[in-house]
Amino acid sequence: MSAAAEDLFDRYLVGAATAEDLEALERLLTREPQMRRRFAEHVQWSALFAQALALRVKTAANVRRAAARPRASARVRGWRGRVWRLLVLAGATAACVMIAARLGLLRGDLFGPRPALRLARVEGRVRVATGAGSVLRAAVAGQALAAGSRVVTEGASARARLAYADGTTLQLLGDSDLRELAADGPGGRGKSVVLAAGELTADVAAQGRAQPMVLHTPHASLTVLGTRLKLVVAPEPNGPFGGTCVVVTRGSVRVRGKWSAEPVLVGERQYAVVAEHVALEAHPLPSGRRAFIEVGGRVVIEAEHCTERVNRSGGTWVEEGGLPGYGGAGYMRAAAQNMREDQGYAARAAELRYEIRFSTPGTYYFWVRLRSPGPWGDSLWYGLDGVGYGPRAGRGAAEWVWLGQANPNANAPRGALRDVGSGQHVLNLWVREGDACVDRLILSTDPDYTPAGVGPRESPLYGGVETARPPGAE
Ligand SMILES: [Ca+2]
Repeated sequence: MSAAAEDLFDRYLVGAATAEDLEALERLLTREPQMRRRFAEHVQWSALFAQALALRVKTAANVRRAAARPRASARVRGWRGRVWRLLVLAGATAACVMIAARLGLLRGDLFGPRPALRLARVEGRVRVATGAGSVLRAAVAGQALAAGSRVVTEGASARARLAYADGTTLQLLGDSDLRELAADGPGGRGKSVVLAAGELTADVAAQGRAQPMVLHTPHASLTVLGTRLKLVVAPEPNGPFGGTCVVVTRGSVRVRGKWSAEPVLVGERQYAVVAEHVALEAHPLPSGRRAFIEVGGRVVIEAEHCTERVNRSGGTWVEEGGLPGYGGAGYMRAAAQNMREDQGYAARAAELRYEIRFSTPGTYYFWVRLRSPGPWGDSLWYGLDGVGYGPRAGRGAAEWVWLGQANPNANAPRGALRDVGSGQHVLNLWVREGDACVDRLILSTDPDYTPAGVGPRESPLYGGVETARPPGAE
């Protein structure tokens, strides 16, 4: 056993383990049966050590007291000593059993067989229906999940981690709905799940060729032999604009789409989009500048995740977080002078750029979630591939508001990004009024779509970090 693992065990047993330690310990014990046996031995040795130490301390104290007291009480002391030793032994054993039971990690070694599938971790609002036809109830970390179970996470910060006995894990994020869970069954049936909505990261242990794991979404089915992948079902899983994005970071996955006859193999560092009117193909993940992946006719962007910012005319965009109610990690504020009239803003105004990989060609309607800290600052200029489309302006934005096609306050022309072809494009924002704060951006092919609240989950985003350009360095 490595010294690091031994240190980890020790920190846990003396109660000094951090949250990261607990996670590392659980991972180690879940994946390596040998480590589970070592941990059980460690617990037992620790108990014996605690017992021996307690007896040694007690014996030394007894010797001191015996020297100071008359022999008449020797019989009483002997009786008390035996009771003390029994209490110490019982206490140490109970502590060790509680340690083992708390994480539920040693069931295979000490408490009978491990469940085929369990809910290993819960954060935020998570509900579970155990078995087909059951009602959703608040989830409890460690609970076993019977065949047909459903797990629902609600809210952007909700998380649930599911663990199979072979070390395969599934992580459910944000507003997500995982149904019809099944572990390995008789007759060659492998693990299977249905991601009805939301986002799932799967880390799948090597599966037998005769018993692969199958992940289903409303638009695709994925055959997995052992790999790490991410699945995003967006934006409306059952609507006309729905789609599935499959991202593979290790190994490979065979993807069969609802709208294509032939499956496609998606390999390491590749992704595929499954949607109507989109060719099912494997594409390399963005690796240089970061780029968003459009799925099902919609792109959702956190403004602070810009690909590039270009400073001009003494102005810039700065990331801030002082105004409450934003989505993601913050928002971008225009730290610049007004450029309300069109005096060549594309070349003169400070700019934010967002690279996007489009699969669905067509006309995209532009929405921006905007707020102004003062009476001004409720507009900006926007465009595609460096070509300006005009202003997007509101009339006052004391709170966060979505400005777009259907907004009655929008006084901009009803322009949209027309005839966007598949492939990579750049969405541009330019300063129009200083202090305008931009939280999120949405492009949608649906002319009737209107975002509410913070809006949907952010689109998949891959690649390197933002590139900052000095003024005039184009
Ligand atoms: Ca934001």
